[in-house]
Amino acid sequence: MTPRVVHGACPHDCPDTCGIVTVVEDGRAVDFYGDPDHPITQGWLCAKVRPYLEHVYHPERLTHPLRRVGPKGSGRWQRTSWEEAIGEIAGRWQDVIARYGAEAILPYSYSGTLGLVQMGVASGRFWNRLGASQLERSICGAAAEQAVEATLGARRSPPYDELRQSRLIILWGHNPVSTAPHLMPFLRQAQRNGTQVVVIDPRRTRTARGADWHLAPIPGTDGALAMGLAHLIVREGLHDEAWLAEHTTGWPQLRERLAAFPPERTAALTGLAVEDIVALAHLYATAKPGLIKIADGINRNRNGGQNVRAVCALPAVTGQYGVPGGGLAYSTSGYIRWDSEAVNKWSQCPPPGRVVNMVRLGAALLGEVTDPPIKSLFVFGANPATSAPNAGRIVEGLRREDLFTVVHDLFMTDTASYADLVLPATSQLEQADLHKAYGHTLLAYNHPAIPPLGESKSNWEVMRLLARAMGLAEPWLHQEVDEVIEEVLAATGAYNPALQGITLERLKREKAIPLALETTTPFAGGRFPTPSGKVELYSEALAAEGLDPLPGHFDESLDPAASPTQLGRSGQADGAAGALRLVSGAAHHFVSSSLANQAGLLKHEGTPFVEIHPADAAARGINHGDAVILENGRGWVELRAVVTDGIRPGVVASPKGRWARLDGGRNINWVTSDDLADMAGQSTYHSTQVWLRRAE
Ligand SMILES: Nc1nc2c(c(=O)[nH]1)N[C@H]1C(S)=C(S)[C@@H](COP(=O)(O)OP(=O)(O)OC[C@H]3O[C@@H](n4cnc5c(=O)[nH]c(N)nc54)[C@H](O)[C@@H]3O)O[C@H]1N2
Ligand SMILES: Nc1nc2c(c(=O)[nH]1)N[C@H]1C(S)=C(S)[C@@H](COP(=O)(O)OP(=O)(O)OC[C@H]3O[C@@H](n4cnc5c(=O)[nH]c(N)nc54)[C@H](O)[C@@H]3O)O[C@H]1N2
Ligand code: SF4
Ligand SMILES: [Mo]
Repeated sequence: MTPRVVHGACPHDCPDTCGIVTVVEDGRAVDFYGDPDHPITQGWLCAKVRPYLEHVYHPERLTHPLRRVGPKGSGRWQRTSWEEAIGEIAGRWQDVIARYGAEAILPYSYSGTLGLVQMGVASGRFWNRLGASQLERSICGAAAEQAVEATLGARRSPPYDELRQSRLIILWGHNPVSTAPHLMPFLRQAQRNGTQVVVIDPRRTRTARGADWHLAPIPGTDGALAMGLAHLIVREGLHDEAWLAEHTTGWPQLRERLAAFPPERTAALTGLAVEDIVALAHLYATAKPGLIKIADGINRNRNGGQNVRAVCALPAVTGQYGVPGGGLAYSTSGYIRWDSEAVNKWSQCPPPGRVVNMVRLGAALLGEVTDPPIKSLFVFGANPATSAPNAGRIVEGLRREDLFTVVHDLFMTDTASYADLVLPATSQLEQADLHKAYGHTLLAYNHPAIPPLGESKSNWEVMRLLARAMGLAEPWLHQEVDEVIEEVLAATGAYNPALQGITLERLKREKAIPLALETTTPFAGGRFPTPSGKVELYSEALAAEGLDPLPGHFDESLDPAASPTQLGRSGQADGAAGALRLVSGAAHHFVSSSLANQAGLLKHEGTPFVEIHPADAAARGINHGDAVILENGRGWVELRAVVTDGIRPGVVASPKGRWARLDGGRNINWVTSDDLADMAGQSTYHSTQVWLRRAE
């Protein structure tokens, strides 16, 4: 048979949403590469997805449903059929609903795929119809999203190729070499043309190494830094008073708050040198247009929301919003938002169930959530035992004998290993979907390239089976994937002109199609979709929620649950050498925990490690390569010490994503904070405090 070429979209949680091409022969994918015609992908894929066929044809792919036979987590399984598995789930749920109500069922899904149908609709319709608990989806960027939307009205971001127009680009708590690789050619091109690139990150990341200037503040102090920069810009008269007067709310009040951030105090708060703060303020105020690019690393701390609000204020202070090459780049997610009614069918469902915050999964399973307690957990497209914070509590919760847990995944993940039933999921090459990106504005249809491996099924197929087994006959629970896409496109396009002329038929035929946007420059003409039409430095909406309506007040308390008096294993604090701040950002070769079971990628990542500054290592008698214990009141994890001046003193860094079950049963999330940030129930991974010592 002649090979068939099938086009699709990378499903992973990454702003690039690459165009992918699969070559299929006799029903088997034989080649896989980046679409050369895709304007962002330009024919190459990142290091993690290039070997995708090793993921798809991994010898450990789950190929049929499994039922637990031994105790929870014992790894003893028996093959079962889909019919029996679905029948058992429906039976258990009927029982749970009769005794506790449907809210005792918690669906937990997140970023295994970003597809409209396989994630968005599959996380909505069926569960809403059932009346199950709602999941507060706050693990990643919820505070930044709320902060940006409260300040600017929507998440908009210039296209990557507009970086050419910036004279200065500040990558603020963002590591695109690893997390948005297709931004990099555009950034390098801008640099070659003379654009200065500054990176603000406690860690000298791969991105920082290629920057013109790297500043390493104390984690979580970005808001103070932004206030300090604004203080200096105003003091030097380099702010744009006329723009502020015309286009913002609350400037007089914010200006008053700036008084509290003179350079000396800003330096003390951020751990940066006064000269550096002064130089950065001057650079930002004069090298125009200047673009501030943020992602989510900077919002995963106690002050995540207000820190982002303060950073968002800077382009207003210098009048840089609406200027090509200037302003703030966060995400393109706001250009279209899928019609919520079409996705979720709220109007045809019972009132939404009570909300459970995904960051608090362990606590929720262990009694924080009552009335009703969670009696059944259905996990798909997520791996909370690996990726959610305070993992020891999650595992303790998953071990509950009275909890009925089902996990639908491609692999026997850490989470799946504690399930009662495990269901095999299709990979992106085996399912259809529609993808919009958060780094650019192309929409792409993913054609299935090969038949499902073994008995694996897509998320949407499983939802349809569950709906049937639960006796739910509504046609919108049983549509084909294409019918769902057509309906959501039509509903969204009815009021959003960005979808003008974009049909399912075209998407299936033409590969990636750009949204029909009036202009590529966000907030051109100084128009903001906020209630006031201005940049809301003062936000009534936040005030109405009981939050501080202005940025500038930051909670300076440290991770309280990490108290050395409740240390996990050693039972004693490391007296002389005290607590260290932990940041645990993206690993270069995985996407969260996805792909982190592939031999080739694991080899590139090496032994699980923690980076520590030479001074902090010396104070603890730790040498490069030593096995070390990282611990706090939540738990401990053993890692290999990498002694490097690429991390600021007082901070340690260890990437996320390692599977506990491949590394002796624990990973970095056994110590991370499951406290909530100042906005949107946001996770606070980077507010974690740890103690470090050599392993005996
Ligand atoms: N290779 C790879 N790519 C990924 C992912 C992955 O796991 N691996 N994950 C995907 C996901 S889910 C997301 S949300 C995005 C995230 O994309 P990014 O936000 O770019 O990635 P992170 O590594 O989470 O955070 C970026 C940087 O923030 C720094 N940081 C932490 N705390 C602070 C702080 O308080 N202030 C400042 N200034 N910097 C801070 C970290 O050291 C880190 O280098 O990436 C996506 N892409
Ligand atoms: N320490 C620390 N931990 C973090 C972070 C951090 O900064 N520090 N960042 C957090 C962030 S930003 C995020 S977004 C979360 C991500 O956390 P999660 O959303 O839980 O993502 P993953 O851990 O990658 O797990 C995704 C799972 O979905 C499966 N999967 C993929 N495609 C499909 C599919 O089509 N169907 C089904 N059923 N399954 C599928 C994959 O095999 C994988 O097991 O992690 C968080 N974890
Ligand atoms: S993870 Fe990102 S860079 Fe890699 S292929 Fe997917 S979309 Fe492209
Ligand atoms: Mo994320």
